[in-house]
Amino acid sequence: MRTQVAIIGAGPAGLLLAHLLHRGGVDAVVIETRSQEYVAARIRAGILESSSVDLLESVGLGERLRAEGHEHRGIYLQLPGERHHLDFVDLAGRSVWVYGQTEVQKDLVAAGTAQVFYEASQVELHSLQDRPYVTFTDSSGAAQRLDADVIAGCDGSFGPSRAAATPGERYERVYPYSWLGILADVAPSTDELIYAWHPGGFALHSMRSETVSRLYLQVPNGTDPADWPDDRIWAELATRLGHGQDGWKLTPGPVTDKSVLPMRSYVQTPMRRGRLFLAGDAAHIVPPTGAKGLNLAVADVALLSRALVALLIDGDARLADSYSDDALRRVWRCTHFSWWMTTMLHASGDPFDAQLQLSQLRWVTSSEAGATGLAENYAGLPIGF
Ligand code: RFL
Ligand code: PHB
Repeated sequence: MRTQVAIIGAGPAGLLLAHLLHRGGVDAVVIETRSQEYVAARIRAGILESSSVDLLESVGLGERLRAEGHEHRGIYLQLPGERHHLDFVDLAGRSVWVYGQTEVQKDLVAAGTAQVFYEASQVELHSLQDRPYVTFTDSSGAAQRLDADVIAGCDGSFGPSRAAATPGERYERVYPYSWLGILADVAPSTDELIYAWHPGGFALHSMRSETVSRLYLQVPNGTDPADWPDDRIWAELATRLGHGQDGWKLTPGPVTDKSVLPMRSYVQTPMRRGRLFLAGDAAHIVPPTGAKGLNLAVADVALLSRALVALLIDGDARLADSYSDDALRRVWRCTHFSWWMTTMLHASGDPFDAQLQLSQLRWVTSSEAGATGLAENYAGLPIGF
């Protein structure tokens, strides 16, 4: 088989890239190891920043998002005995949207613009400097070879593209804590997300819809979810999120999903090797405290699709040549913001750290300059930043 762009991975980065290339008149084929159902059901990100929403809308993917997503003006920051609202629209002129990654994925599949080989195995990348091709075994067991002008590595942190793109620099930070995340069939107890600092550890109240809540607790690395029966989780969430304060109540409900997520940051540079370009989690991971992972994947493929259309339709390599540097500017901004939110809100066990965190939180919640910095980063910078 032959195509212009061979895309490895049918997550949000891969499927959105295929959609954008299709609109630009470039052929693409996507190769994915998992089944379509598995990819669609993975529970992950929940927040879209305004530039991601604008981009999805501008390419015909905004209809259900606008109808079923929820626009939030800001977030709450919770400290023991205090809750502060940060209004991003007032502070930075931009809002965010609650719309699950599962829904973005469904919209991309429904658009039908990507030709995808699901349940592929033995996916290997070859000849990256010159005439690249991908070999794999398709779902029927047949060996396949896909020749392409360019390969886009959108296969997340465990796929083969990251390793194939080396040598380069790797930057990594492993945090000494994880998140225990639950999905619950209960109406959210809050209208906007609550990020809580607490001496016992961070907590986050997020949501997916009027009837589904998503909540997280900071837990030690290596935590076994089996040690956290539902009652224990709800009791700890109530303590950290401020149940009882000024009449606010956290309403528990049936837990439908429970998992532990390690917190780490990773950046690999450059995001290109020869004719292989990396996008999304294949090139970088951020801890979820800044809600940036999915938004970075969207921003990467917005840049990459423009670059590949210019390269493959107009024969102009300038954007392709600057892609890695252009994408990395935003990646490092979001990496810094995610690190900043993470280290400001998670208990490290060190009393000096705790005092610095409280001082920083007081500044962010009482100074317009401090609040604006958080708002501008959380609601997101323009794609071309
Ligand atoms: P994905 O979604 O991991 O997709 C990669 C795809 O590649 C496939 N693959 C392969 N395909 C072919 N051959 C191989 N050998 C392959 N190996 C793997 C995989 O099966 C998969 O389908 O990466 P992508 O597209 O770059 O998207 C990135 C986002 O998924 C990720 O950054 C976010 O989910 C991160 N994230 C959040 N981001 C936000 O912006 N806001 C949030 O609120 C947010 N919350 C989260 C998150 C991630 C979480 N987890 C579990 C990692 C909350 C959680 C809990
Ligand atoms: C989520 O809803 O899953 C979510 C929201 C905000 C974050 C992280 C995760 O910062």
